[in-house]
Amino acid sequence: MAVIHADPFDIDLDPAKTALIVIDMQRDFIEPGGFGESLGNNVALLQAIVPTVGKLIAGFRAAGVPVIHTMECHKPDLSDCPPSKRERGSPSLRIGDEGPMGRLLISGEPGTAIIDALAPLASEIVIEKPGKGAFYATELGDVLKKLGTKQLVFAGVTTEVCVQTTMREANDRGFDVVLAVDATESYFPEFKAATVAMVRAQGAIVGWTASTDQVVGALRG
Ligand code: TIU
Repeated sequence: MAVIHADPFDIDLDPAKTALIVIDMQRDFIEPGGFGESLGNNVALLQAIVPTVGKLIAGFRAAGVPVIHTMECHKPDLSDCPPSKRERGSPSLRIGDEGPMGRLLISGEPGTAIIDALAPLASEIVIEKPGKGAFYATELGDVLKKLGTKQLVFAGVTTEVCVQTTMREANDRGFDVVLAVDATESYFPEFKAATVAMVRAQGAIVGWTASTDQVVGALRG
């Protein structure tokens, strides 16, 4: 067992039953010209966590614990994109529109890819998801069942949107969930702070929070 000195209390992680889920570290959210910026956000905030996410991934790879990556994206014909998602608000570009990095949030487009610095290994699982939560309309549940996974560590973007939604989905499905606080980010620092606080409130009502060093250190033993 690997003991993480987490908040609100320690958690025993069984590396044989654990996986890292890296949520949506895609060019579309992190680089200028993508979906995130089209919504009016400052993407520089998200770029700052890239080295820390890299350190977390490296720690899992070194420990031989699975790393699973997710990508928020849709089919080219948009058949898996609800009109309510595409048509909401008044972004500068909508999902499926042609931007400087190709069509926004469309599977296979350059801007939809995971950033080069955090590129998945050929052996790692990549889940394409049409929603905020990575369990909705994907194979993630089956993948984790096959791996025998019971405990999940989370990193990625954005904290209060796709990361928190997936953590809540996982918690309801019986997983222990741990958020690596310095390996996640929001376009809104106050939303990140609120998410971190609400996840671990009420005796870990959703899950635990810990630093990347605490998680990697625990895996190293
Ligand atoms: N807009 C925003 O904060 N997030 C998303 O749209 N998707 C993810 O969080 N991945």
